[in-house]
Amino acid sequence: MQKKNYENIVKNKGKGKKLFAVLIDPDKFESTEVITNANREGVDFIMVGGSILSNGNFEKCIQTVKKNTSIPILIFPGNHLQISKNADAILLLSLISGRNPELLIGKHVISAPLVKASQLEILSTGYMLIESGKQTAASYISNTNPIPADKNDIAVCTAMAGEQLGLKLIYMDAGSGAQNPINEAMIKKVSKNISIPLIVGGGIDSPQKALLACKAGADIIVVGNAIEKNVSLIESIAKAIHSYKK
Ligand code: 1GP
Repeated sequence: MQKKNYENIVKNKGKGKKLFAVLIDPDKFESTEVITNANREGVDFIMVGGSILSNGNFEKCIQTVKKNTSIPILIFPGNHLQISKNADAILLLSLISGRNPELLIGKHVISAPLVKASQLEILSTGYMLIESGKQTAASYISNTNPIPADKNDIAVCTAMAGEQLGLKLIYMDAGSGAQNPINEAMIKKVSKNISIPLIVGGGIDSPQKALLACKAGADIIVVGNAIEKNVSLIESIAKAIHSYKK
């Protein structure tokens, strides 16, 4: 288990180097081609998780990924039971954009002993859903309203509060398969007002969009849906993210 993921993220942020995370939904994981491509293109993280797991594939998916790569595996838990000792770290998400107490702290209380026993590196993350055109699974399942896409100040203050509470990362998510990715103005404002690393995802389906998020100040770009549809996108998106220079 690699426990230096946060250190590496911070180090890369310091150098202005952007990181690429490929998100795998265990429900849709059918072939290891995505791992082969991720290995070849130097993807920085494999994230595993999903809002709904209908086939009980979570653990098997993590084991298969692990068997085929040395890229660190980060759990992106769709619920508090998505924990596996076979991953490297867990994004322990507190849904700070919403006002659902269960997702701010309640579920964390229930899963705390399991998280501790897993010995995973814990990446405490302020998770912020941002409105993106149509309702996403994440906002529906979490029973929370996303932050409106044009309310940059609310996003900034939410991220600042997350940092002040001691969270280590902020993840701004337009939601899986979002119609519109998070706009650059919001990313820019948030990144300028926090010093912890900023993850951005949701609706990024091209190298151009990945690059715009990098330019705006995202430190880690997450892509899931677009890669499920076209695995060869890993190459062009990895090149765009890794060749980014300030
Ligand atoms: C979803 O941010 C992730 O929670 C990735 O979104 O699947 O739209 O790339 P996509």
